[in-house]
Amino acid sequence: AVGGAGAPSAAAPDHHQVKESRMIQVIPTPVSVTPDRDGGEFRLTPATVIETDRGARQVGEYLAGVLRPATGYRLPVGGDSPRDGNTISLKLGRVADEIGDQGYELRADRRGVDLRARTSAGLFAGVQTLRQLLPAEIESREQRRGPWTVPAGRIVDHPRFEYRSAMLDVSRHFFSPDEVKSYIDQIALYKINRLHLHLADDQGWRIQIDSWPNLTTHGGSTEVGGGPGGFYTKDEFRDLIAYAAQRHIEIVPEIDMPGHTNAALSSYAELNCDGVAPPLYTGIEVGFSSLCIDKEITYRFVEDVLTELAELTPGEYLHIGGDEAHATSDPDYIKFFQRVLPIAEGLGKKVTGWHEFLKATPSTSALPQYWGTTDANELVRDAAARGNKILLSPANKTYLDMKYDENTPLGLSWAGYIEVDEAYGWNPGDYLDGVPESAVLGVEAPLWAETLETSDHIEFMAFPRLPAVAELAWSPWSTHDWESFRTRLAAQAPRWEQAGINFYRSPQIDWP
Ligand code: TNX
Repeated sequence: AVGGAGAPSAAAPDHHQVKESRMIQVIPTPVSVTPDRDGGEFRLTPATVIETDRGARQVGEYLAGVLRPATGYRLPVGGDSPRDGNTISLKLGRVADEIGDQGYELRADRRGVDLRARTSAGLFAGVQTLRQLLPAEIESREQRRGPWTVPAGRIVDHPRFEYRSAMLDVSRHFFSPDEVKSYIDQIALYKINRLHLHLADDQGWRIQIDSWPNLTTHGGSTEVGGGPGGFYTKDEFRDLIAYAAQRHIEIVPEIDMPGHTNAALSSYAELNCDGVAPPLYTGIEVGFSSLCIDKEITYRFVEDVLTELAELTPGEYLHIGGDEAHATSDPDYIKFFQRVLPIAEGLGKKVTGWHEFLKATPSTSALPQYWGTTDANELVRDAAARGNKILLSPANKTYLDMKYDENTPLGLSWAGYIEVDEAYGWNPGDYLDGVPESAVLGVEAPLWAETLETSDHIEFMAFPRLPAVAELAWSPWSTHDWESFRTRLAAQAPRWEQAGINFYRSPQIDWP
């Protein structure tokens, strides 16, 4: 087996090697890739069938949905495989132990493609790989000519970290359900399995809460720059959760507190210590708002909100914010979270929060999210020593809202400029002092939206850095190789073009 990170052969690119190279261009790079030495390929035709067993049916339908627009083929999904092959087979069952719950094994030969995994999440990951084994035109939403070939060979693959996340800030600027769905489709391509939604901040409250209706009618009515804002009704949010779940992505909803709460404070005067509601806020300063720590109503508010949010959320986690509470004293901050943490845990969810919430010493089941810019943090080191798992999103590496360089028209730069090599060039398993790989649950790439208003903006900041962070989260460190990555990244560009995904043409990459 050649390591997935191997660069394409330097020898003359005969037909055979061109096919081979597609197999070693996958992002995130698989654990092991073995192109078939005898060459050969599978060719998708109008007669190809997607064969699934019962538990694989939904992934089969998803795959058919991905392949139908560009091929124009019928691609029936079901149980009966034609005897003459020409089948993409998705099967749940026994696989090698190392493949685990999220991995898969893929074999392709002249007769078809055979994808196996222990779970549908593993099959889904394998389907994302299969997409990249097909020509870039497969990503087109309009019919293309083909030929639709998959190089013959074998891939065995499984993730380095189980929690691979992207965050979207829908508070600073509101993004419609369709815009969020479009980002979900894009992150799914790179085997991201969590979407953290930052649902409330100073500038806007974006999720319907029946017991506190002004949160959305008033608190959701604007955004940075004074635009109309918006919010998700509970039905819209359930639909988003279901859409994400079909793509094996779990939504992690965040309500930020006790800071970043101006939208709530503006919606309910009684939440303010002085009983006076501040005006809505449309600027981009941080750290000026706080819930009133000594008022009982604060905790009724938090409990109501988290209860409704937990009812809405089938996923494992609730995110309770906790960052940049500059308007809350340390003792107040601790007092606040010592009351809020049991409320959140009492709802049957695991609690995640920005790493400052470690000041209140949450239980070891809590998941602190590190967002600092240094490679040492005492709170996080001590939590890891106590047994907490850590989610890593160092701002100077993974913040997709940071500018690429001084000329980037969008984004901020407080954590520095982040070019592609910077986003790719760190090891999550050996990054934070006192946080060994075994203490790392995963990696997240947050996208704050002070400067972002459209899907085009989201894509410009996320591509190509999101695939870089996704590879750090999925691929074994032994495959880490900048030269290989930049070659493979270049090969993604035609796919993004076919799919209509905007991206930043980093000068570090030799784009085709
Ligand atoms: C810091 S990082 C924030 C956000 C801002 C972001 C902008 C963190 C936990 N809080 O409130 O949107 O910087 O980059």
